[in-house]
Amino acid sequence: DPYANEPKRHRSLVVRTDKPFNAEPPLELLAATPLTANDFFYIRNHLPVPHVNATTYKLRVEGEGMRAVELTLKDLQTKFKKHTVAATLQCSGNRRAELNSVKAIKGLTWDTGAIGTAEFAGVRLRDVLQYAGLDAESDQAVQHIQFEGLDSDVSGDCYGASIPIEKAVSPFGDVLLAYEMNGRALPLDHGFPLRVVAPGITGARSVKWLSRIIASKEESKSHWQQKDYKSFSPMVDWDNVDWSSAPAIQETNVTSAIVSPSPNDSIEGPTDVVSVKGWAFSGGGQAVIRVDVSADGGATWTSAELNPVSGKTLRRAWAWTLWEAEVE
Ligand code: MTE
Ligand code: MO
Repeated sequence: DPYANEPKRHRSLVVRTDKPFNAEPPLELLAATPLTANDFFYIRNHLPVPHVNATTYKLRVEGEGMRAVELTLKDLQTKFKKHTVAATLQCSGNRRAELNSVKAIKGLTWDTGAIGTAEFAGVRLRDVLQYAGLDAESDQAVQHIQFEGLDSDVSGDCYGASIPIEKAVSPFGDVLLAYEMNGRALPLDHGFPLRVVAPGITGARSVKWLSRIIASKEESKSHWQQKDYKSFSPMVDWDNVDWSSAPAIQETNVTSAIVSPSPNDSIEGPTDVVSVKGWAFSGGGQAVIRVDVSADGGATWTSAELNPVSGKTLRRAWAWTLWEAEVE
């Protein structure tokens, strides 16, 4: 059983599949605090969790016009400046349960919890690429930065993904190779010892258990870059899809969900006012500037009080905004 060696997980997680392990926090814990505790952070694994020895671990960096370099975890922690970014990761399949209630679709039936926010710390991807000799400005050959994980299937194919060069090398892109999550070493399920954190981009590109970085003319050839995580017209289904006709999802759209009250809760109280809470998030670093709530089908609206975890920044808002509204 390739899944015989899986890590221990918190028992209040709501498990969607066991092998591979996929789970989300219960609604009452989601967005209860601005940063999601590591134990309650959703887990989205496509393959068995690899167990990596941090002392022998090496990251390989190579590609067009670069020298191939190998870096140990210690190299990364001592030779490069440490950066911290509070970032929200969200799976493209988040809230599929709600989509399913409109039309049956394939994929894990996530509720609202395949999203979480943590303070990730590590080195900047752009610093490591520069160290390996990438000159993105003069060398236009490189269009994508590919990532490979140490997790692989029975045929030996590993998890992989890529992001566009613009995001990877921008001094404002804040893409990290993270070795810490909320002040602790990355948990096994979240990519120990090193993962990509590409903020503002769909979770699938933030490759865990990172083994290799490849600067390339092309996108990752991985199944998850080419034949999954793309968006099509409602007339397209799994039998007639032409995968090559759509680009891979990168930045995600704006969305917001209510976490309290839960669906079908009945509320009793001395007044007719209910406190409604939720999260709102946009990809691309775009700040959420307003959340409006209606309890009467859109006749009247209450603007929620916002708690933007990224602060007042408008273009590098990598973390969700929690909100609360008193609604009649
Ligand atoms: N990286 C590897 N190596 N293997 C994976 O299965 N899943 C991806 C991404 N990185 C995955 C991966 C997907 S689809 C998502 S949504 C995020 O990791 C989930 O990160 P998390 O489990 O830390 O929440
Ligand atoms: Mo995902």
